[in-house]
Amino acid sequence: VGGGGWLGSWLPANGSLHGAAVDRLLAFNLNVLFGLLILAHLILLYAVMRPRGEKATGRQPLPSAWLAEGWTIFLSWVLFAGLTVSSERLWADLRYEGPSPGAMQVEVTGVQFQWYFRYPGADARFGGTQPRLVDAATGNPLGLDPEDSYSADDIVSSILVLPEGREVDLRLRAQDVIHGFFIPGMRLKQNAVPGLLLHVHFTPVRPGIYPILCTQVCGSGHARMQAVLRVIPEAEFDSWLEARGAARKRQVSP
Ligand SMILES: [Cu+2]
Repeated sequence: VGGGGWLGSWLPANGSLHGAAVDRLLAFNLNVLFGLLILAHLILLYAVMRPRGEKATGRQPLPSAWLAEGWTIFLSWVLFAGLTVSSERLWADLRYEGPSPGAMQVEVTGVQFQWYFRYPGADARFGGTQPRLVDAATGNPLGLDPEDSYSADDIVSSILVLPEGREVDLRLRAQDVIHGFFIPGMRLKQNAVPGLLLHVHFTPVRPGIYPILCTQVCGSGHARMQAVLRVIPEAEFDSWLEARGAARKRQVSP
């Protein structure tokens, strides 16, 4: 699944479909920059050690400023334009193009200092929420509206469980301040912003456990705002969802 070459052993193992392309781009960028660093130092060394002229006045005449600087500026412009275009294409696949119609919907909510994940349940539709109903102490951290029939089968979890090989469309929300949703192992990072509903989609392809972090300093508990993504085979996921759904039903109508 990796694609970073020498960089691969430095990064957390990649578990997503698009991740190999991200790693390749990252490694390519670093290779290019390392090459430029070496080149710049060679030029610097040459400038210091270049042969002096025989005349007593000293150095040989310098090449014109246009020759010395113009072509390097032009070449760097071509290089950085090329890097921008290739990374933009990768970015567009994840952000500008929508998910496939069969993508699974999961809502992610960032709250000081916790991530919540909501699955729409059997009706495949998220129920309404009300800010005034938000109350983590009574088991309703997202403020699910019991009046809304769509919310009756919604499942709220503090870990993100996803089936292997199926595209997921995440809907990111925040209740209080800006949080940064980051799954290093999925090469996925997106801010959750209060008042906005932001989509990002990806496909996990390797079963395993992946840490989820918050990358925006969101308050005193920021450092412990962590969660876990579990990627499991589809059949196992179906039974997990079913078990959570049954538990939810008991909770709604005892
Ligand atoms: Cu946070």
